[in-house]
Parts: sequence; structure tokens; C-alpha cells
Amino acid sequence: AASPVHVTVTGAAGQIGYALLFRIASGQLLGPDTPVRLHLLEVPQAVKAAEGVALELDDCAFPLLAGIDIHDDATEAFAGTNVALLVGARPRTAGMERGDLLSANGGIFGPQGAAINAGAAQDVRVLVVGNPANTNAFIAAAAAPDVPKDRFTAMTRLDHNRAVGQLAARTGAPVTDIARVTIWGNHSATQYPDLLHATVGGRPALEVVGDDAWVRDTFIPTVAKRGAQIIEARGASSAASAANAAIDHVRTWVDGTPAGDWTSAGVVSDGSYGVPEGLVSSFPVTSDGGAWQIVQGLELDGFSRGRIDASVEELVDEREAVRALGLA
Ligand code: NAX
Repeated sequence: AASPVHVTVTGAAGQIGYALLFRIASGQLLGPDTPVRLHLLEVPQAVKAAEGVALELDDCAFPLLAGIDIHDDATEAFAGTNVALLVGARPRTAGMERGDLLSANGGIFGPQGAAINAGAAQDVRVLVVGNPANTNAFIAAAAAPDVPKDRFTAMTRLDHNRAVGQLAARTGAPVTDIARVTIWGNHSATQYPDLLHATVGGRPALEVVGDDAWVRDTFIPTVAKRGAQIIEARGASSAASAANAAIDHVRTWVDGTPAGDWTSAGVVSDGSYGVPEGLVSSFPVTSDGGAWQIVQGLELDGFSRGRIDASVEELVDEREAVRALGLA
């Protein structure tokens, strides 16, 4: 039998963790032939709850689950890990300024990046889900100078999947007919969900939709503010859909993108599309099963350029704030 792949999940006792761990253990993250060993990282006060989740995982008797370790120490949790899902973060609470939020999260993602640098496996792949995801990934990558920068990613796959869902609903096409949707920029309300290059059944999506006002006034804000709509309706933030997107992100990274299509992920910019090098920004990306590649050569109209620039400006501001705080 294959030896187990080590998967670390932080925030394991949280609501995304609860939706994520059972899917990983059932084989949906790495496929039906790959046993996994889970490492759950929590803050000390949530370790007991994480132990409860582990009891439930035991009770599933998953054939692929090769073991569970529970940690409250990042160095131990990331030792030897192949896939690191950084879900736990400090949420913004009432009265908290952005500086406070970045500083609290810097105190989490800096040490976790350092722990990954110190002990993760050579082939480690990191996905940051915890918000502000792009900048948390930037902080973690900065704290891991020996790990190639392209191993650090931030999740915009939920935004991508939301965009695919909205386009399918509008056009009546099955989601499998939709390709080349892109999320650009920050995982925040400034993100740019882009249909310029998208296709529906091989035809240009904008032509199939035939209504620029819908794209601008309905599609973009619906996708960008979907998180708030979920909170309003459910009384809690997206959890199962976020876990699903994390699964999709890693699965696509490891298995590769289908020919002719791409997905969206926050990756460290190489300067493509004028996004300053080093920022973790969402781009259209392909994978060959190894590393993400930013799709090159897409033509952008003035509207798209403006939307991308606005979101990237927010990322630049976050980077400056993080630097001013001495976090990266
Ligand atoms: P919960 O508050 O339910 O769970 C978070 C868990 O993280 C808690 O159990 C907490 O104890 C733990 N935690 C906090 N600090 C930690 C640390 N230093 N080490 C290990 N664990 C730690 O939040 P949940 O709903 O699960 O959301 C988790 C994060 O995902 C939040 O930051 C949230 O904003 C973010 N999201 C990101 C999305 C994305 O698309 N990138 C979408 C969904 C979600 O909003």
C-alpha cells in the first residue's frame, strides 16, 4: 500500500474544519488510492473540541485514514507535512481596526510559516483559507524563506465556484459547460469576478448572456458579496462550500486542470498583468499536477483593468500595513 500523505489542518475544531476533515479522510482530497494521516492544529482552549472531532472521525472507520494527531504547537503540527490547510484565523470582531486584524493574524501566520519552513516535507503545498487569506499567505510565505514561494497559495476557489454557479443559473447551462471564469485580486469585496474570457458550451459567455448590465450590476456584486448573503441567510459564515472549495483547490493543484480550462487561485505574483511581484493575488491559473502557472497573454479591456487595479491596490495597502507592523 502507498505510504500516507500527511495533511495538517489548522482551526480543526471550527466550522470549516468540521466540514473539511471528513471529506479529506474519505479520500476526496487526494483520491481513492492515497491514505492520509491527519494532523489537527488548534489553540489550547479548542483542543478538547478537536479531540471530539477526532472521535467522530474514528467512528467513520474510513479505510484511507491512517491516523490522527492533535496539536496545539505549530512546529509539531507541520513536521513532515505534505499538505497544509491553514484555516484557523483571528476573525474581525466589533471595533477592531484593520491594523489590529492584520497584527493578530500576523501573530498566527508568521509562526506557522516559520514552522512550515522548519519542518514540513520537501514537497509541501500550503493553502491559506483563514482571512484575510491573501495577506495571511503573504505573511506565511515571508516567514518561510527556504520554501519555494509557489508553494504558498490563498483560496479564491470559493469565489470562482460561486461565479460558475451564478453563470450556470443565468444561462441555464450545466456547470460542466462553463470554462475560463476568473477571479482576480483579493479575496474580499474588491475582487474582480471576470467573464471576459469565459465560455458557455464553447461560446463566449458575454455573448450567451447578452446583457452587460447584468454582468456589471448583478453578477459581479452577487459573487463579491456572496459571503455576506450567506451570513445573512444562515446566521453563520460559509462553511461547507468553503471546505468544498479547499478540496477543489488542492485536488486541481495535484491532479491538474483540464485541457483548455483554468481555475482561480491566490498565488505569489511574478509581475504578470502588472500585479506587483511578491503580492499574493488571485489569477487565472493552470496546474500540470506540480506547480500553478499563471495563464499568460489574456487581453483585458478598460473595465477589467480598472477592477483589477482597484483590488490589487487593496493588496498593496495590506502589504504596506503588514510591513509597517514589522510582520513581513
Ligand atoms: P471558526 O471560528 O468556526 O473556526 C476557526 C477555528 O480556528 C477555531 O476553532 C479557532 O480556535 C481556530 N484557531 C484560531 N487561531 C488558531 C491558531 N493560531 N491555530 C490553530 N487554530 C486556530 O471559523 P470558520 O468558519 O471555520 O472559518 C475559518 C476562516 O476561514 C475564517 O478566517 C474565515 O474568515 C475564513 N473563510 C475564508 C474563505 C475563503 O474563501 N478564503 C471563505 C470562508 C471563510 O469565511
